[in-house]
Amino acid sequence: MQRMVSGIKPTGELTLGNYIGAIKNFVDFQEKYELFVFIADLHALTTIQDKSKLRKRIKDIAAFYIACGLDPEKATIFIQSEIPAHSQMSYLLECTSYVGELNRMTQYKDKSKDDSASIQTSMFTYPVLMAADILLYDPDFVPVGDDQKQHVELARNIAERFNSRNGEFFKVPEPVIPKAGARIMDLQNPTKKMSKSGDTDKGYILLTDNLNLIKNKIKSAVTDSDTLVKFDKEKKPGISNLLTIYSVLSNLTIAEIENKYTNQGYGNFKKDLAEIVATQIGKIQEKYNQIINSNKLNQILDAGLEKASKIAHKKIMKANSKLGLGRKK
Ligand code: AQP
Repeated sequence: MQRMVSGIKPTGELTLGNYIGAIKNFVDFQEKYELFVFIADLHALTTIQDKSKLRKRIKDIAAFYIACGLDPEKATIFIQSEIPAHSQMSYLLECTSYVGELNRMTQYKDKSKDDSASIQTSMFTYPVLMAADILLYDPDFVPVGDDQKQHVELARNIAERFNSRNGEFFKVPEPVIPKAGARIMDLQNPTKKMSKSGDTDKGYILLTDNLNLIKNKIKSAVTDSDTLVKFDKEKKPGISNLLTIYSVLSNLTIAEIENKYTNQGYGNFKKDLAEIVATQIGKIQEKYNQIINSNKLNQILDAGLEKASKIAHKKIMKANSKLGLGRKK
């Protein structure tokens, strides 16, 4: 069975973007692949975090993975920081990467353009940690939203460089970008990605939002001044974003939805979409409430830790030896 690895960082409550762009796909992938899914808590430290909120979010993401349909019998679910090999491998890969290539990472460029002096070093180096998260497990594929593709490219370059310097060692993985929903946009500013740390709370839908609030956020999403339900990313980014959400959650094609709302304006379309989103998130919230305080969640995370750490520990020990570290050949 081919292997896949991916994770989400606990920098905020999960959004509909995280669900559509990542978790929903993981649920499909667990049927076909040996899937490793982690909570990328080390990555949250690239910005300063409130410790008690961070700890709560780590468990929340684990509970949401399961509430959204990940089955611990099929997928290995674990917390990144509980496996020291991630940080250890990150250092070895820093010794295999160049400042020049990290400088080219667009997310770093975006986040550092205002004041790079006050940005933490980890904001610059985290793509290397991400390469470590991936390469430790020798996956065939890495499912990511389209904003993360550049980071998977970096992981591939680092793997190839390490292999050419030290002999074949890492599998060079392929990114997998979803065909639809790879970038769900902010509801108030549809040219910007929907992010958990976005600035207006009307712009994102959280998996923890109250269902009426979710409906209101959809109904007040920014659209354009004409009334045609038509996909046109350039000219009608707001309605196109809503069409994408509708399509992914209903399994109807964009064309089928456009036909359904011909000559109806935006009102009915938004009302129906609000119901679809609230109903699906409502079901997820019910399951989340059952699991979040149960002992089962800890058992799942312990089992995931045991399985993933065996693989990661073996790989880091071999990497040390390949590089001539320690005493063992
Ligand atoms: N809006 C989105 N549309 C589609 N996919 C998305 N992802 C995130 N937002 C969207 C995908 O979710 C996975 C986990 O992402 P992450 O939380 O680890 O990092 P991120 O992409 O930086 O997410 P955020 O919400 O934007 O976090 P902040 O605000 O803290 O920077 C990834 O596969 C991502 O593509």
